[in-house]
Amino acid sequence: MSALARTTLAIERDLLEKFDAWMAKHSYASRSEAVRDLMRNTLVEQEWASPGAEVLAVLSIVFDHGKHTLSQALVHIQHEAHHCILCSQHVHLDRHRCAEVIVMQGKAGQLRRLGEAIIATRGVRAGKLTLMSTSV
Ligand code: NI
Repeated sequence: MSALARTTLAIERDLLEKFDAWMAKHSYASRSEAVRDLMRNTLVEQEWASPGAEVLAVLSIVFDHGKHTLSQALVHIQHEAHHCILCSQHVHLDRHRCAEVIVMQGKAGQLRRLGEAIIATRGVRAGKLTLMSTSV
């Protein structure tokens, strides 16, 4: 972590009150930490807007274990993209449903397409691609 720099911000009183309420709701103990996280999130979003940027992503899916061709399809997609899959964790939720968390690293455009392809696979009930960064 680099050294901290101090700065002063001029903010409308009502905006600051709303921000403090947001902070409290999200368990932040200090304005500095809350502002730093918002700044980092903005920079991560900017990174993801560049398709060639090297980024990190976490894909979470819930799918129906009963459709055996689906499990094969999901494994096939991941083998085809093995160079950007760092690891995956499978959880048997109940007799019928499975959850999987897949951690990926690679080019932003490629990871977005891969995540969308997995989520759009028939039988995947829900999916969320969380965009992260290795550089913030
Ligand atoms: Ni399972």
